[in-house]
Parts: sequence; structure tokens; C-alpha cells
Amino acid sequence: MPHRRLAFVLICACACGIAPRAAAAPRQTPRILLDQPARAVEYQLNRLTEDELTLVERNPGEAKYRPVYVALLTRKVPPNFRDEALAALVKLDKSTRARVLVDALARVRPEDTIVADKLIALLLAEPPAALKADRAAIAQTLDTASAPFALRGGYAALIFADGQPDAAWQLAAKHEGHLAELMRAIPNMPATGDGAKLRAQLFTPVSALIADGKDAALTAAALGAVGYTRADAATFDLLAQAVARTSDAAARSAAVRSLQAIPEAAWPPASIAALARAIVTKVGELPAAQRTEADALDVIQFGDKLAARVPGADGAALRRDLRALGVRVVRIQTLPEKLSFDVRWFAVEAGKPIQIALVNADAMPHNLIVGAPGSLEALGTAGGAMPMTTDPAVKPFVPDSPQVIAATNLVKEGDTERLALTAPKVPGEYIFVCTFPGHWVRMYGVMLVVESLDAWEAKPTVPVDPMTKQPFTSARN
Ligand SMILES: [Cu+2]
Repeated sequence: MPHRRLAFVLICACACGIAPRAAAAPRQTPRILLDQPARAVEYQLNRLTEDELTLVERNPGEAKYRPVYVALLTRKVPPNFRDEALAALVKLDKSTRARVLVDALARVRPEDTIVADKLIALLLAEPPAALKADRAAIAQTLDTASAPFALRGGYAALIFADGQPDAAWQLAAKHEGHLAELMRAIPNMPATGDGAKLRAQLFTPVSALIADGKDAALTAAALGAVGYTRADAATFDLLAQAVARTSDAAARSAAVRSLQAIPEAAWPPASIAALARAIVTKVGELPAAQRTEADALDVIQFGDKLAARVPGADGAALRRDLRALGVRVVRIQTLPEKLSFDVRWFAVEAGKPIQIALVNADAMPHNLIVGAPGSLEALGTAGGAMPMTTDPAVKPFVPDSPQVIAATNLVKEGDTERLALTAPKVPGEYIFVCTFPGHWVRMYGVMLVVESLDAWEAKPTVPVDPMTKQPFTSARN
């Protein structure tokens, strides 16, 4: 793409990031009755959308606005509001950032994992000296805490305060359910610097729990964590053995999630085919209805990823057997701050059911439309020119066009939408695109529909990039 065009797109994308709000119906400052009992105030704030919440009147100098700041800190709002709320609560409570964050984590809604992740990231970014100064207070909170996110953040903070995991681990072991949450915090620890060192130190206690295997919930949590401690070939083998051995579906999907943390370059080549085969066997043992549940689909999709690395007839047989297990799942993730999808093209079989899981890892909302061959520009420009709808039943930026085959809603940061569709009966190079204003020139790809995947795999072809008109040079970004 010429540079000038790229610059235009990026500027447009930035401007468009705020466009939907401007185009929506005029927003009024929501009125909150702050002199009501605490629970009534909370109830009023809970009913507001995130957008409305950011408009509520507030003043960091007055205690009556405290619930507004608590709501802002614990809901899915842009980072500037989170920072504002954190500073206000430190002031109002005469507290520290670390203590305010641990308290806030206890109030985050269970489905708002993304908010918990952000608060834990803020907590772990505190200087070790600050965490050390708050260590006793945090440990005391943990003594009586039960909210999973508070436990996650609290134990991670202790580990960072101590510069080693032993004391926090011993404390967690004294309380029912706490060790599992400590282990769920491991993916939250930064993968570089001190975080990486602490993650590696957690390999020994976590893998000991897997070897022990007595408590099913604890074993599943350990399997889910170990891939984030040492992301190497030995851990791959340990997890592969667990997948082959376990009859517990929760443990199996935890192990697969953990395996996804291990970079493909570290996969031991000799173990890949056996793990893919184990996945075929294990998923095959599930009743058909269970195979289409999200967890099983993720396991099948990981099996596809493994099978793609197995050469020759063995690989082809694995891919065929995986396909026979159920619905084809294509996971497409947005790349944070890159304005692109991780997948550039993928192949599906004509007339077969597929599911596209759109995972939005970016701070900006995105959608995904599957369209007819050659419709990229038409759908991208028509969708992007639409005003933001205020009707929650209407999918934003989806043009009313016969070229649209399927479309997701606008997916918010941290959310996943699963789009089920039947691949078109006519083979061809169909497109997929994000039609959020300005995004289509970078956020697009091709869904190659082929008559028979078996035949295509025997003699694969590469589709043409609809923007450059050249064959794609890779299937992923
Ligand atoms: Cu987009």
C-alpha cells in the first residue's frame, strides 16, 4: 500500500475511534441520587452503560462521589477514566494505589475479565518498594477475601513484593480455593523482566501439583498455568501427556489453553502428531452435542493448528479426522494497535457448517463481515459510511447488501463473538472485513471456499490478496 494512503487510513482510523459516540443520539448527563443509602446508589450506577457512567458528575474533593469513582474503576471504561478514578480514590480514602486496586478487584463483575486484567496490570506495575510497604495490608485482606479477582491480584502483588513466590504460595495453601486463584494470576504476570523470572520460579510448585493430581480443580488450574511458567518443549510434553491421560474435560481444555502459551517454535517436532492424535481420540469420545461447545471447539481448533505442522499422509489423515469430529472453527484475532486481523486467509469446504470466533484483543471495537468475492471495497466503504446505530437490535456498520453473507456485531475489547455460518456452495475467494469506519483497507482477508478440502490439501492453491491483487505471501499477519 502506498505510504500516503496508509497515513490517511491511520488518521481516519484515529478520528473514527470516537465517531460512533458523536453520531449517536445526544447524550445527557445521567442523574444519580447520591444522598440515598449506599446500595441504592450502587444500584443506580450499575444500571448505567459504560458510556453513561463516564458522564456522571463527580468531584475528587467530595466523599459523596466515591461510589462514582468505584464504579468507574471497576467497569469497562477507557483508560483515562480508570486513571482518574484510581487517583480520586487514593485521595478520598487516604490510601495507596495498591490497596485501592486490590479492593476494586473484589468488586469487578465476574464476566469482566478484561477489567480485572487491567487492574492487575496496574497493580503489578507499582514499584516493588510500594508493594512491599503494603504487603501486610494486602496479606490481611487476603485472609478474609473470597472474590476470585481480588485473590488473583492480591497473591500476584505479594509475589512481586517479595521478589519470590514461596511465601505467597504457602499463604494461599492455607485457604480453600486460594492456590487455584494464585495460579490463575500467572498469565497476568508480565512475560518480561521480573515477571518472567517469577513465572519461571513458579514452574516447580505448579508442576508438582500436576504430578500429585489428587484435587481435580487444583490440577485443572495447575494445567492452565504451567504453560505460562516455562513455555518450552518440556512443558509442551508435560501438557501433551496430560491431554492424553485425563478424562476430565475441564482439565483437558485448561491444558490446551496452556499449550497455546507455548510458541510454535518451541514445540518438540516429535510430539506434535501424537498430541493431535490424542485430541482426535479424546474429542471423539465426547457425545456429539458436547463437541460443539466452546471448550471442545477450542480443543479441535488447536488440533487443527497441530495437524497443520504434521507433514505427509499422517497430517492429511489427522486433518480429515479432526474435520469429521464436528464444526470447523476458525479463530480470528485482532492484533492490538495494529489495525489488522491475525489471519489473512483460510480455506473451508463448500456447503459445510463453520464457525468464526472473532476475538477482539484490541482496545478499539471491531466487527467481521463475510462477503461475496470481489466485494471488499464495496462493503468496506458502504459499511464505514453508515452512522452508528442507536438500535441495539441492529448490527452497526453492516450494509444492507446481497453481498453480505454473514456479519458479527461490533465486538468490544476483550470480547469474543462466535459467528456460525454455512460456507457458500459455490467455490471462490470470498472476503472477510471489518467495516468499522476506516478499517477495511487494513482489516480484511480471504475465505477460500473449495469443493473438497481433501482434494485441495493434496494440491493447495493460495488466494489473491484483494488489495494488492497478488497471491498472499503468508496465511497469517
Ligand atoms: Cu476494525
